[in-house]
Amino acid sequence: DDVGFKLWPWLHWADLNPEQVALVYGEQQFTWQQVNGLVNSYAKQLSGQGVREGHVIAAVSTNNLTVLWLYLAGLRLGACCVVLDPKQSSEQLNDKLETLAATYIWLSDPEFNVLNDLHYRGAKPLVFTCFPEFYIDSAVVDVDVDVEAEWQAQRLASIVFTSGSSGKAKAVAHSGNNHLYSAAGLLQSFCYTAQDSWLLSLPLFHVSGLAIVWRWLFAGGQLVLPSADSLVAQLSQVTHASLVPTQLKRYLNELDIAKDTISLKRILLGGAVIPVVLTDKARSLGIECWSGYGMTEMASTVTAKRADSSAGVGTLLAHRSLIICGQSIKVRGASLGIGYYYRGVLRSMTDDKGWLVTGDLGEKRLGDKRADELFILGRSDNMFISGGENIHPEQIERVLLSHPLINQALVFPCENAEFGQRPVAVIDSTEPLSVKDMNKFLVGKLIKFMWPIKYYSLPDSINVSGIKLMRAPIQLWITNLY
Ligand code: 4YB
Repeated sequence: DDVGFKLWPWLHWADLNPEQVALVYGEQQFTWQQVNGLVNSYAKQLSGQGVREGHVIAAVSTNNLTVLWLYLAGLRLGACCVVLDPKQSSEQLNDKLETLAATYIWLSDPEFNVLNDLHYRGAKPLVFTCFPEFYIDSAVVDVDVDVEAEWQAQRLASIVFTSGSSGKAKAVAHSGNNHLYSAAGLLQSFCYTAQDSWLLSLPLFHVSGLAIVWRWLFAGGQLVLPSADSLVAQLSQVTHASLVPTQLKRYLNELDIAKDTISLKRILLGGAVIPVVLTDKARSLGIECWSGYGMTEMASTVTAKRADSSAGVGTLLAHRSLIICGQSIKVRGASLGIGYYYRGVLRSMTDDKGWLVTGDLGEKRLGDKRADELFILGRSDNMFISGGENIHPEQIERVLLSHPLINQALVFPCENAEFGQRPVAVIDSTEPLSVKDMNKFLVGKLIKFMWPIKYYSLPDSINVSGIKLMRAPIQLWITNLY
């Protein structure tokens, strides 16, 4: 079973729609024929340096055209390029390099080595450069790569690190088929055709960015790489984007309705609590939002719906299964990865029945569309007890995030003699907010025992790399305050 591709997806589209624009980066455009030719040329360049099937290439890189070529050319050879966030701490980066035991390492900027004090651990530095623009047309004529042209659906196609909320980051491995099934299921309801363009609006080191690439390959649409502009400018060039809720909030705040054109048709949201006020505001501007729930292990989205007045995350997408035991959410399906990767060895991600225990708690309830949908209560390891009542920090965060001046919010327990624990909030807000201001705002929105008793602004010492705030370092910072 291979979701219908016989050839490499880019070769498939090059045969079918050779002249169609596939990839856009600033002024540069590439047709499917050029993409295919360039992938072959770059694959040849890599193979000349010794890159072979089964090799892992660690790429410390921002999102850019070069790393995309490296990723695709790697796939062509059966090598797996793993993108790593250059903004994380050197300790985090070196941990990941240890887990990967990569054959090659490539940095999109040589400075990253100096900044990060990287331990290469036997990985050889890879030289990888893109052709200058004038050379592209001559580079794409009939390059022969000495490996088979058939699509290799079962091969290792990506490794993505996921940190969960506690402990060391785990490396999740997926096959090409896993990604294509993930794309196929989402795109059954979330429309993205060959005429549409999807902005690579999230990093390739996160599953949400990688999933954009695979939807592009699956649908044969257009992929737009962000050029140096603002988020508003980038989003004005595309019909589709994936955003975390904070990005959407920023976009809606920065958007000048009188001046800016809105080309966006559809936005896929996910990764964290999605406030309904946000999707309502987008809808009033003619932008259709979709609320999704997913995780790295499932190659991104598991449930989704067109956003409406309910806070649920919609219904199950094709090629996935989901059960709720007690309140614990378990998932599996064709998009579930092939295992956790550690130095060339894969370890199972599931329980003995093949389910991935997500760590999220949820329930099925009747939603706005009069159908059962999934509601996420929060992660089981974030929950705490205050005066005998269960508190899910995520439920408080949802309400805080609906405040017009709050961009990010995380809620934590702090020790309290009377209640055992009470909630405190760490926020990133446009203006300082007092407990008194906030209590006024929370009346009628949140039951009183859930009101945070203190608001801290996000400390500068917290590393804000990645697509979401990490709980563990902030929790540590709070614990040290008391
Ligand atoms: C949620 C949640 C939700 C995840 N409410 N908690 O393509 C996409 O699906 C996409 C589009 C835009 C933005 C992000 C995405 C993602 O992939 C998100 C996937 C992700 O966040 N993976 S993760 O491994 O980093 O974290 C997974 C965890 O995130 C889940 O286990 C939940 O705890 C949480 N989460 N969606 C509330 N809608």
